[in-house]
Amino acid sequence: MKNYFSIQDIDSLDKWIDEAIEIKKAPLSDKALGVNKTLGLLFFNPSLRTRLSTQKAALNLGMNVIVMNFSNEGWSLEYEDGTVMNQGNSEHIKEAAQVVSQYCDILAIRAFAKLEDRDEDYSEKVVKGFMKYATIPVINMESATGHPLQALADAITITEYKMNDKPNVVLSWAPHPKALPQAVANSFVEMMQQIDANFVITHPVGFELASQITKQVPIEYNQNKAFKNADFIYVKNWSSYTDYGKVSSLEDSWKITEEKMKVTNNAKFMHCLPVRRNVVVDDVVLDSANSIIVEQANNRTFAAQLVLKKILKSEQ
Ligand code: SN0
Repeated sequence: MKNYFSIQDIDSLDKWIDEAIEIKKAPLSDKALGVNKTLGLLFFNPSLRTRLSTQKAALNLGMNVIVMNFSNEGWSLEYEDGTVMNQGNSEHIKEAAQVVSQYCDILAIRAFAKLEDRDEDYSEKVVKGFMKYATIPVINMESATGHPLQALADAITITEYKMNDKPNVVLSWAPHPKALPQAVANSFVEMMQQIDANFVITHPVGFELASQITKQVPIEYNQNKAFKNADFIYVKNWSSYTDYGKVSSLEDSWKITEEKMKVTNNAKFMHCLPVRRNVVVDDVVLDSANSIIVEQANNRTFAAQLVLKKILKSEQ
């Protein structure tokens, strides 16, 4: 495997999940694999889990890690070909990607959707730009439209916690004061299409995700109905795809409450974090025994470690 851009880069999901669970049992068993190799992490946006779990994964593999916060410390990059660069942007991605490639063996990038221009976000100019001009493998640490490391950790988590072979899984939209990307939801939806589960998405009218991603996945506009008998409730806010970047302030009724969780089949509660307490979900749900958010975040390390291991092995 060269790049890990989306979950389409996973060749055999069942094997990957098994392998990640093996890594979790003995995270230091491949400590020699990455010795004298450098992972470069470029962040255009904030991070807690992604930064530390990816760094931890690299350390478990014996790699060195260098990190750069591009948003406030890097030159602002130009992405268009042939631009006369007499405006704000200082450096072209062509040079930036090639130069960084000389310092690292693997590059991982976070570049969120700007939520201003849908075509621009969905063209993935930042991460795809790096993939085009870098001469080393590139890993997506949340691009404009996807978060495949999160989705892999989610698949590992569901595998660990499921009580039957075909669990009922619900992706529920929830309210949020800010416009958030569709990336986490998109990758989760793509992942759930690869997993044996009864999967349904629930959100208010107008918050449909891109149909090229949701494909045949059923959408239930009645949240309470969707929650009935669910084994997993995966919660995420996203801003509108159709009315691109729009937020809804009128949907407090979509907040996840203890009452709503009662109609489920004693469902596990999942969220990628960070989560706005008592806006997205009530404290009592987040702090309940059914909430598996911390263990879900723990699996980010093993998802990242598996991806790094696959790339290191294929580069040998
Ligand atoms: C990001 C998102 O894509 O929704 C990252 C999730 C892993 N989340 C946020 O930006 C939340 C920011 C906030 O202020 O709550």
